[in-house]
Amino acid sequence: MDLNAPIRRRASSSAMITDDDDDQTHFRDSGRLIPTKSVSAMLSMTLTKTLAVCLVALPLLLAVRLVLPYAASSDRTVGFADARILEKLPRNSTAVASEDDHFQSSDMSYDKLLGGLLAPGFKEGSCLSRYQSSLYRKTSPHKPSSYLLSRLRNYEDLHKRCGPYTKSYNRTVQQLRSGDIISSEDSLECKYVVWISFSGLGNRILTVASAFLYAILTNRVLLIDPGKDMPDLFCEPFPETSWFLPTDFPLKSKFDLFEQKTPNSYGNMVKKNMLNTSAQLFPSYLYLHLVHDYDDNDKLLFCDQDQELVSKVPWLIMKSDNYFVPSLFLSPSFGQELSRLFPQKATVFYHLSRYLFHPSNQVWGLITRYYQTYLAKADERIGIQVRVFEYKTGPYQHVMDQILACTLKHKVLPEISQKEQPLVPSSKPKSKAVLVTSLSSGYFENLRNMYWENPTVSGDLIGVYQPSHEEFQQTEKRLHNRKAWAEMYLLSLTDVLVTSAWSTFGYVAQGLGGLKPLILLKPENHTVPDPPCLQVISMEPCFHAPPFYDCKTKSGADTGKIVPHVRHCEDMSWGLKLVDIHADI
Ligand SMILES: Nc1nc2c(ncn2[C@@H]2O[C@H](COP(=O)(O)OP(=O)(O)OP(=O)(O)O)[C@@H](O)[C@H]2O)c(=O)[nH]1
Ligand SMILES: *[C@@H]1O[C@H](CO)[C@@H](O)[C@H](O)[C@H]1NC(C)=O
Ligand SMILES: *[C@@H]1O[C@H](CO)[C@@H](O)[C@H](O)[C@H]1NC(C)=O
Ligand SMILES: *[C@@H]1O[C@H](CO)[C@@H](O)[C@H](O)[C@H]1NC(C)=O
Ligand SMILES: *[C@@H]1O[C@H](CO)[C@@H](O)[C@H](O)[C@H]1NC(C)=O
Repeated sequence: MDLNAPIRRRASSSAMITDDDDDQTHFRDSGRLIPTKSVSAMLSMTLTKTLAVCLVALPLLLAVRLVLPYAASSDRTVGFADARILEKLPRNSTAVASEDDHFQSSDMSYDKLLGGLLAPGFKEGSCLSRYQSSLYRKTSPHKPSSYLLSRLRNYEDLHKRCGPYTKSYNRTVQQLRSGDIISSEDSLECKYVVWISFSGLGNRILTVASAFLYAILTNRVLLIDPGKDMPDLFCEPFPETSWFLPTDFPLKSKFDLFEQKTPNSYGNMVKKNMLNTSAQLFPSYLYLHLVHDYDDNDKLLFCDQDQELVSKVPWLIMKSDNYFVPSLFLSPSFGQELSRLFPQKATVFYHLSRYLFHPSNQVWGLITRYYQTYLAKADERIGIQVRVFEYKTGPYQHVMDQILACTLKHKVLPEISQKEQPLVPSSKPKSKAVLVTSLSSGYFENLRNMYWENPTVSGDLIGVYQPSHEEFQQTEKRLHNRKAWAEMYLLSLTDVLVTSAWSTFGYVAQGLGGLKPLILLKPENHTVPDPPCLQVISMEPCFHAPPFYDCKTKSGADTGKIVPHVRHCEDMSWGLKLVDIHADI
């Protein structure tokens, strides 16, 4: 898109308009839908001004409109005061917050839009995505339970009380410094889960969500090791405090060394019988090794009786590359609480990810510029996430064949016509924007050429876009992970999603977007699997390395068969995922 053309400028920076045909809200380059007055007002503005007004005014307008759904907005100083997106918002959601809150400042909460999931009390400019994300998403069909909301508010209070450099934090750190062993008499107000930054970005997002849920269940405070780039990628999720572990935390230099054999790991302490409920002394910290190479002793952590043992330890230092939430649902003591928190079980990651992961302003810029430039105008957005677990990045012919076999079979993409003219001359062709993400550019180029060189049978116009092709994983590069995060997020904003088996990158996109993707099954032997893809039964991520152990009988068991809402995954037969038992099965 040529951003210098004035007409484009206006359009791309302007109207957020609701499609007449459906309930989704999105930006749309369609001058005819913008009221004339607004158009002329906007033409007189520079691009920057327009954008600035958008950013500042939209949340304001939105909130005003929510409070007074029937009152016409008389303030026309903000060019597009009539933006029709506002009228389609569910009026019901007004009930959530008191009116006064929302009239007073532009630093207002968007509680309503995420059903009260997000806490007020943030400076808007410090994290634009928190307040603007809802403008890019469809109205959520999944409401968080009021119990979840109250637990989140309690958690926020706890975090404020126990967060970095509070009196309680200082005291607990002091104790950690002063020795390895503490007495059960020492009562400490605050206990912690420390998350070690580890593995690819998709993995990290899944493990932070898992660690946070574990913290909520055990009344602990979650502190995030900033690693190389966590603060560069994410906003602070909790008001008036920080979730980042201070750099002077005593054990920080050991984080990289922690591994399966670390003496202070839970598994090793259990093996050596160094923990028991009758003991009067406890280690001041435990290392929880929940990485895919963990052993049977490490896995005991998911058992109720073992939870009792670790509950006394003030510092739990966790390293994981797994979405271990499904195993928490198998524990009787957590299970009950979890059912109250998530009556719809398959919405755990959906709600937690929307609560926790707000792209930083830099990443939000990558997301919104891309969305507005390439995706907003299309009638339909299709995401195709290609992750190939091979030694070389590719592209591979069998993967290309698989993508086409899947998308054509499920009518995600239209067939191409061998004739020059489309068979059915469509008076109003549908435009579809296909967002491809992959480390390689080969699949994207193929698709784009295919729909340029040939007409579609349906007459649909297919635009194919790929934001980046980084060729290989480059965790050291700042912009690399910013782009990875932006791409996961952009995928989550699509209407139809196709993802790759085994990829946490795809799980994040599906969970954040509330989408049940078609998942491209893992090819064996460089051949297209049959079927090439499956529609997943829930939007939850898959736990790739679950224990196969029944804590009750203390023997091996198929953990995918213990309760109906924890099942094996579509893309990994031994993995576990949450499903809604009433949902479309
Ligand atoms: N920008 C971009 N980066 C990608 C893409 N696919 C993979 N990557 C990079 O590779 C990393 C893959 O790690 P994860 O995000 O954990 O995803 P995963 O698919 O589960 O891969 P593994 O961790 O290797 O199992 C990402 O963090 C990115 O850095 C892509 O489509 N776009
Ligand atoms: C308001 O919510 C109720 C149920 O919660 C629903 O039946 C009704 O259609 C909603 N009204 C609007 C205008 O969305
Ligand atoms: C906690 O300790 C830090 C220094 O380590 C200090 O700056 C801070 O004031 C202390 N907090 C309180 C509440 O005393
Ligand atoms: C309890 O733990 C202590 C070490 O903390 C150990 O010496 C003792 O043998 C354990 N007792 C039992 C019954 O396992
Ligand atoms: C893989 O391909 C080889 C040769 O093409 C064949 O002999 C082998 O049986 C295949 N393996 C599987 C698991 O399909």
